[in-house]
Amino acid sequence: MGELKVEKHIRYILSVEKKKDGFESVIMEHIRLNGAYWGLTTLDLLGKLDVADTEEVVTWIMKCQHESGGFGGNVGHDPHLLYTLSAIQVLALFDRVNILDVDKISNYIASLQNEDGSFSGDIWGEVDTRFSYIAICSLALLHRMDKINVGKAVEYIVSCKNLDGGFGCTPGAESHAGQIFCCVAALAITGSLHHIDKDLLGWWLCERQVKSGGLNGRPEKLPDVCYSWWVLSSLIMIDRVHWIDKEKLKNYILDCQDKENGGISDRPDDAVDVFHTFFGVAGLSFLEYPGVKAIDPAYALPIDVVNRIFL
Ligand code: BD6
Ligand code: ZN
Repeated sequence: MGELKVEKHIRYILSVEKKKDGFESVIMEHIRLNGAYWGLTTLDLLGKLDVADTEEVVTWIMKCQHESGGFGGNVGHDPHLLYTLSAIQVLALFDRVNILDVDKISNYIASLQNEDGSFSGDIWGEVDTRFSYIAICSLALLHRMDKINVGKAVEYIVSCKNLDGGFGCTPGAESHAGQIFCCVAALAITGSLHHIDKDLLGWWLCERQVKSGGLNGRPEKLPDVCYSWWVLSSLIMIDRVHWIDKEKLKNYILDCQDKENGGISDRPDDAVDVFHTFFGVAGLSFLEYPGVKAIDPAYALPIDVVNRIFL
């Protein structure tokens, strides 16, 4: 496993940012704004955000904004909550949230809340607890929580809680670590964690650790580095992170690095990508790996960025 190859990962991220026609750039074309969030937040966690060209990134991000106020995954793409959060998060990294028309973007987000308190991802209406998290996280970062019915939003999220203590994408849907992160983080941001049975959910989450030390997303599934984020951030938010073996998880993440070319993959010897590089470094941040900045488990941003927004 060795140690974190910081310089290699920084060079890898910059190579993906620069290369427009590379395989990874092409398949991630439609979610490029998410890719910017994953790459730039990783650089900041490694203390190297300064290698990015702030003006170039900020100018490009604003080109992704639709007249509705929402952001698309790339310039000219239809707006969707998935990319609107990434835009706010990247602007927050650069302390440039002030260039946003906050009322316009928060009106767009609020327009997607449904009668039952749930949120649709865009005007086509798909409902998923991911979108509840994105709406609540975005509005909190913009200090505009008053634009939505928070009580109904919380009520809907609680209606998605299962008998195993976990959460799914809609009421009655199977518990999945990704959805659990969204619901726990949204409840944490709204000060509603009392709705969670921490021992029952903590048990479901710590059961995600397999013998290799890695974490999976559901029972019987293979471990995957990105669950180092979905599972670990949830355990931290409900104060049960001591229920997993941190040393074994750290070694699992370090084993998923491409030590030659940089980048982190979902499992050892798989192809690396910016998504897993981010969630691997963020996982190491939670494990207090030396030289990696602390990240906030609910806002998925470096703690110093969150403090600048809320303090
Ligand atoms: C998300 C997560 C948390 C909060 C809000 C969110 N909005 C969207 C997501 C999931 C999104 C993401 O993390 N955005 O920042 N995921 C993706 O963009 C990935 C991109 C991807 C595709 C293929 C391979 C690697 C990365 N995506 C579209 C996915 O479907 C990945 C695929 C995957 C990676 N490793 C195992 N599968 N799955 C994924 O993100 O699942 C996590 C998840 C699912 C549902 C709710 C929350 C989190
Ligand atoms: Zn993954």
